[in-house]
Amino acid sequence: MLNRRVVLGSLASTAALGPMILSSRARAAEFNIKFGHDLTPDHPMNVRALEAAKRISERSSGRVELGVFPSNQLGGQTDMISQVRSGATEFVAMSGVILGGFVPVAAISGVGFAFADYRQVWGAMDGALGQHIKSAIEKAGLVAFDRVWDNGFRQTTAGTKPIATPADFAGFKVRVPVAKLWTSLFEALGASPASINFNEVYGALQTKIVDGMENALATLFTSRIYEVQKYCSLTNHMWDGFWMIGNRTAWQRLPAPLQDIVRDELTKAIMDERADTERLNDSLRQDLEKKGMSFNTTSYPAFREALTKAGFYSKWKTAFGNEAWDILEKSAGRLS
Ligand code: X2X
Repeated sequence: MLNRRVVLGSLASTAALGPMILSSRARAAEFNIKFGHDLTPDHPMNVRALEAAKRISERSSGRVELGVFPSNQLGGQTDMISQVRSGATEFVAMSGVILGGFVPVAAISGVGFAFADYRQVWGAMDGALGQHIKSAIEKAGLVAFDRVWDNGFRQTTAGTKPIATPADFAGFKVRVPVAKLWTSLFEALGASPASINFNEVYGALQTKIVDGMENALATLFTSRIYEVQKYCSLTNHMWDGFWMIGNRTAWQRLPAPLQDIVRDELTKAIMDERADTERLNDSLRQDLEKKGMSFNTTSYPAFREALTKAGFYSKWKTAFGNEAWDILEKSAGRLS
């Protein structure tokens, strides 16, 4: 098991070499696959994807090259969804909640306070709920792998004051990703959410366009959000993960044995990344405190009660439908 120092140290060194190694091979490859995402080069998702790219090239004898493009190099989140739908990009990693703008039920995994721990998360996402969402993604004309990358349980950051109770959210200008469910969750808590693509978040916090944001600790750390935020309130208000989404035409161009190599190696990368990210999210509090952030815990029943009173769960049960909601509650317990 890698400890935090080893994980962060190895992540950074591997990430720096990725693009240089692949460019010469890409010219010789029969199949070039671009994979775009919005996390930084040293986030476990990027580092594990680069390792998979190397294994794919080796196992395919150079026939397939996976080019990994972190930090929104290919475009913002909403742009990348358009690119994978058009085929301009072959694969993207995308939060199911953001994907919900195109595949509505994909957002169900982001229902506030649904999952209490990773046992519930993976019981749902590697089980019936994940399969239900995957089939909806495929009905929408895209390819999705069975396993999703982990972003983690999301915490709330602020520049001016900590969030301790639901009342602290009153009027709080919080950045959320471009997704109806994210906006709905924070409106139900009394906040004033602003939908901003991730590549614009650091600047929005720095110029005080918004007071705060919310994300998993590994993302807060690798994206250096601690430089522009003072408080981190452990709200655990949502789990979030990234689907590995592919353009179907591009995928079908790959002969089946090469599809198997790409799917197997990226699935291994996803499982490795889950272990890295969980360990980082569990251990980064002390690193973020050393960077100057002040942490506080919160009482989740109060927030869940506030969402219930605001009608959040009944609204989204209607939106997602009874079938999907029942599948969610089988893993998460009764929500509404
Ligand atoms: O935009 C975010 O906050 C991020 C990077 O966590 C997602 O992709 C959902």
